[in-house]
Amino acid sequence: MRTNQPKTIYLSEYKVPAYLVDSVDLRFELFDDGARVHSTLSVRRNPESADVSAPLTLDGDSLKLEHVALNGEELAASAYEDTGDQLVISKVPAGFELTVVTWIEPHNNTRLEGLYKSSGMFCTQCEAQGFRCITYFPDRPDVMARYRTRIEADKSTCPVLLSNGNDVDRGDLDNGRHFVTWEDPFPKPSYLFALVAGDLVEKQDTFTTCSGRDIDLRIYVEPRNAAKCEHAMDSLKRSMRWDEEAYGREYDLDIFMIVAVDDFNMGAMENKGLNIFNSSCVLASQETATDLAFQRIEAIVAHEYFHNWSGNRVTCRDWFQLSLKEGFTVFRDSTFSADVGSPTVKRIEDVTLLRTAQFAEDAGPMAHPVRPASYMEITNFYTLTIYEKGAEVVRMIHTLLGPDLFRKGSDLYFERHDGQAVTTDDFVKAMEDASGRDLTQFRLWYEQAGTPVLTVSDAYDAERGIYRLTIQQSVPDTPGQTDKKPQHIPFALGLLGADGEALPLSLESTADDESAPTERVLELTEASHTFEFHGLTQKPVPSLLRHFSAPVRVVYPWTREQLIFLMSHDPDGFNRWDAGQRLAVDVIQSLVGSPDFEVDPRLVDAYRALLSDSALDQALVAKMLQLPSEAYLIELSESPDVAAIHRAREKVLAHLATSLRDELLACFHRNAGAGAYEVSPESIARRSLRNTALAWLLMINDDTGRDLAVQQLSDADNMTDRMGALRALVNSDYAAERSQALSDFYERFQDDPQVVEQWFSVQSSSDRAGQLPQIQALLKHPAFDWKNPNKIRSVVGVFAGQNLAAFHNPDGSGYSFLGDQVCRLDDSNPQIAARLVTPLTRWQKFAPAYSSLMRSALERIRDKTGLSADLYEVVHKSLEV
Ligand code: 0A1
Ligand code: ZN
Repeated sequence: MRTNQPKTIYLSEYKVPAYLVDSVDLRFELFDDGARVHSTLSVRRNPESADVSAPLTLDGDSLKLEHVALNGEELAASAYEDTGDQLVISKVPAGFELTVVTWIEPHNNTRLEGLYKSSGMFCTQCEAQGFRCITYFPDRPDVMARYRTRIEADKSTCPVLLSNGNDVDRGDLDNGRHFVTWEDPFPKPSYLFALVAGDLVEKQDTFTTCSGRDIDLRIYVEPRNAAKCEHAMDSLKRSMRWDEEAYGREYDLDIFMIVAVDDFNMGAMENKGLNIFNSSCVLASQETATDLAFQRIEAIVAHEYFHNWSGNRVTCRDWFQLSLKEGFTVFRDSTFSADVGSPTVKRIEDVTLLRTAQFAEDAGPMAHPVRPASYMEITNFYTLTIYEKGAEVVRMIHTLLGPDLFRKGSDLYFERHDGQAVTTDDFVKAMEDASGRDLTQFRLWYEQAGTPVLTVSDAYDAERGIYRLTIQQSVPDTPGQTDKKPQHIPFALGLLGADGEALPLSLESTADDESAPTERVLELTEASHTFEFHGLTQKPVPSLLRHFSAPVRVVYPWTREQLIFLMSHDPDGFNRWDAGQRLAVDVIQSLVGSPDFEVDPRLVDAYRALLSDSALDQALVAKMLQLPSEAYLIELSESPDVAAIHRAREKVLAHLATSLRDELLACFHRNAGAGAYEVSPESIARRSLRNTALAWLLMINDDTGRDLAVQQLSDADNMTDRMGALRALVNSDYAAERSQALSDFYERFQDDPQVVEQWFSVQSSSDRAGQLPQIQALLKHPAFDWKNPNKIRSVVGVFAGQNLAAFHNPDGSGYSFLGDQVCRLDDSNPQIAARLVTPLTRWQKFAPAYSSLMRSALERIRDKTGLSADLYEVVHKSLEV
């Protein structure tokens, strides 16, 4: 058991740094058995620090210190203290040059923080605190310096040597070695430092900025991936143009590089001028990547690129401000994706993630505000709350201010804070100053954790023609936070008449009712509000929280008739989809644990209408046909019995499929590929509809679906259709076809790691192919690799996060399995271990038979010897509640 508890860091204890670093001169000598890092810092006392006699304190982690010199003079061992995680020099002048030489071992670095090796290449990951694994440094984002980096390595194994900024010098050295020197003119925090050295090929392109500058664009990949960069490059150019047009942001350096690496803890990293990507987030071809992967790549390329302004030029003062860059950048990338694709579909996807996973986080033991007040291990705070809820908070500012004032606010923010490390409050202040709006109460969105609940009731006064809507809000208690204040919530709504017409929303009886808008954004600021809509000759059907205008739960007693009505009449596509989801949830929930089984025929009719109406937006139809996921049904349930939810959902699916067989067949054939493959919203929708129809057809126990799937597997010219057929077969009861399809698929794609990851996932997520013994067999498969986070996620993560019936096996075997894997991983990669444990942390939510077993699995992890700080924080906080 870990005896020493990791330290808690508090926002309230923030102090400006006692010393600033103006410039950093780095020399890396890279060898097979390690790397020597020579670092020379130009340091001066911070005039803003009150602590004039503070020692110089530099962070370090897993470093071997070889040499320290101050102004060129080697320091005696007695002049400094090396505490293991800090180098403390007690007497330093007001300004000086410090040289530190460290020895590190990238080839033994399994944590993938700092400098490490992935498939033979050297690469770095410095956010949040990885730079301290390279050299001693004040490793905090408010210390911004100019970097000059010289990399020396063997020329044959590392022909390509990259770092941030511009390449200013290069040459040959003795013994077959060479060097390249990079200089980054923009001061940056250490977390944005990057280095890559390896045998890579370069894909080159050019982008001409709005002011006419030519930017050299390069994507570096291993030679076998050379043909898979085009989509990322196109996405990059689209992102660069979009940021100029939507935000007036022009790229600043002369070169922008992306490197793909196979072993990476997260999706990608926005290092200045040298983004490093998880291979799965950059490489794509028609044959190997699904539509979902293409869209994900475009969004992540955009996200990292947009960070150049929202994150790099203006960065975070401290890690409590993480959402300053992440929430804003997710908002930017999701607006970009909406603009280049289908806005309604993008909104549906974002809200699905938010409601399924972020709401669950907000209701769990790790719930924290968008701007947390404390943490133990910062990497545990790269969460859905910081990213997705943070983006929703920025979106609400956009809604409240409107697009023009929001743009004025972002211009002011970038102008005012360029080159600075700032806070979320500075962001809000810029929005206030540019718009003249008071966002004082709005700031509670940053401070209060938990998902607000809006309880809506209504009444119609026929005599006076008034419709009254009362909205009460409450914010639930979360760990360490109770008695919360009402928040400032933009609530978009419309009212529909009996024929589906949009009714004017007249809030005053004197107004000209006919000219009133048909959609309004109400601003909720109190615990309860009543709004009166005048001039209504009939009781309307309310369309509430249009576009999901705030990240809240809405409770309203919809009838099934109202939901069916909204599904076909709401002018807001998002709310049409939402009505369909609510209807399906209601039908499934009513069947959970029920002995008799009768699916409301109105649900079948509603889906029949969707399947048959080709005049509808097919991208929206494709989304509306997806039943709410098990994870979402569990999230909505008070004390979920997972097996019962799984059974009810499966039964509804099978009933729908059987009742709609003819329509599904017609939909399948109508949406056959037409012409050459393209990744446009229309063709994505077509493939999605076709593959949903196929999956449903396989639920019927005749062999039509099976034959179509087998045929599609052999005919497919793209991974979306191939994977659609494979998934449908894997999730069917056709055991022989399932194993044949899986082995053929592996045979064909075994040399492509990204496809093998998909092959693992399709099995791990399936209750047919991914029961525990099968998962254990996958861990022994030759393609599985405990050092590769993607493989771990695609087997262990997908099993625990998506194969819910198998993971929540009532015998507790899924839980102990996860506990074992988490403990095993904690020794090699604690960041991944702490993420992987998430499903167990929700133990309190489940029905007692599940929760006690989940809790015991957590307790066993808690008792592991040598628990990392990462895992300590998550496990202890989960057990404390
Ligand atoms: N800033 C990156 C995500 C990222 C965060 C932490 C990492 O290592 C601990 C790596 C990447 C982004 O938002 O894309
Ligand atoms: Zn980011």
